[in-house]
Amino acid sequence: QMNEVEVEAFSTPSYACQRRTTLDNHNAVLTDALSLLAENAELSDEDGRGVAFRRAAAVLKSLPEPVTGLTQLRGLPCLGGHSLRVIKDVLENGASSEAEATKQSERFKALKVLTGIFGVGVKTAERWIRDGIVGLQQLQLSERPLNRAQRAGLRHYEDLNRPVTRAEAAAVAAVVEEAVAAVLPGARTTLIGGFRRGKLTGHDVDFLMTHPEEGREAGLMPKVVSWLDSQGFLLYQKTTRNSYLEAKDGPARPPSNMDRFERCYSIFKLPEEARRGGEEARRGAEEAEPCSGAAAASQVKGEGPKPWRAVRVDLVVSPISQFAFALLGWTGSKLFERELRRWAGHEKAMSLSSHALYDNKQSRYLRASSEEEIFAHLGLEYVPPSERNA
Ligand code: 8DG
Ligand code: MN
Ligand code: MN
Repeated sequence: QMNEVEVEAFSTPSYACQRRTTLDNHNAVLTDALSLLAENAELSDEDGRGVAFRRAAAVLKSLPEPVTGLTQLRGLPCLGGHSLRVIKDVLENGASSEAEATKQSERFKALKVLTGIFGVGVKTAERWIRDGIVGLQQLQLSERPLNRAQRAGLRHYEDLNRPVTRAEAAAVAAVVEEAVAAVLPGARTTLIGGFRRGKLTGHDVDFLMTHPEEGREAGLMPKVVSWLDSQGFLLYQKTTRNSYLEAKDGPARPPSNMDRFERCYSIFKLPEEARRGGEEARRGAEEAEPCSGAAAASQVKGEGPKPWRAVRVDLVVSPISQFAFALLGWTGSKLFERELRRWAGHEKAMSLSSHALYDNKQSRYLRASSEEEIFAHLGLEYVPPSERNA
């Protein structure tokens, strides 16, 4: 008598915005492999494949326990043939040979290093690689003309590729809040991005600023930026003007995904004492800082360790009437956002952006003053930020 082993299959809705995805990932080995292949696809101008791998990884991230056999995956959405082959490989051999080979490939390594420079995109990195430039030293020796962002990115390469901690994010928040309070009393600053979702580290720190009175937020960004600059907090900044209000081209168009808030991509100079203002201060002074090679070298030269670090900071300003949409749109994760827009378009005939929600059937914008209202408009159960880690 054959005894079929009872294997419980998971049941999972197909859009990431219908699921709750915490940071507690029970399938990290699988999702690391799929994420690496997604990243490689994105670095190779194969966005479709990239999204397919991201969706597959997101499904596994949302599962309540580790996957131990392929049979458990029966009926799960978003798992295409290629993703299933990768999963099978990991389950049977402990690692994905394709992911491992990708990780070792010279092209992938070069693309990672070069796009790891702030201001360098895939196109630029590919051009350099074609010319034989595969590393930072070669780039510097080549004397390629670099733009202002890339020069800053190269100068602060090490700092910007070191994860930002929560304590550092809190220190940056204190600085940004002080700036905002100084230039526009009553304005509000909200931490967005990965740190709002509860991540312990990030590649940058993201903030959304607004004022409770509509219109008072106008002109806020340049004032904040010049305050920060005057206090010596900025190593680099590029402010992009709000073109949403300026676009006076007739009737309101359905919002596009390109958003048009006033925003600033910056690199902060975060002083050591500000960083200690966070959790580090509580650790006490008896615990000596580990002495890195660079720090040791500079001490030999009599310079002392660098008393600050560079941190990438993104600032966005929205009018209060669009605040809930901006908050939802900038909290992420990127895949969660993408899935929300896909759900809106494909399932609800609506267009969602970081500015508004447009109902194509009713031909009107749907107002919302909270994220909860936007989920309700979309016919979705509310998912709090800590469960948007798809
Ligand atoms: P990380 O920094 O820790 O790596 O993660 P993250 O905070 O989730 O990523 P992020 O790259 O800082 O992006 C934060 C969110 O902001 C994410 O949901 C994507 C969103 N976002 C951009 N650029 C733009 C944009 O131009 N328009 C809109 N609407 N959203 C954007 O990063
Ligand atoms: Mn971020
Ligand atoms: Mn960001």
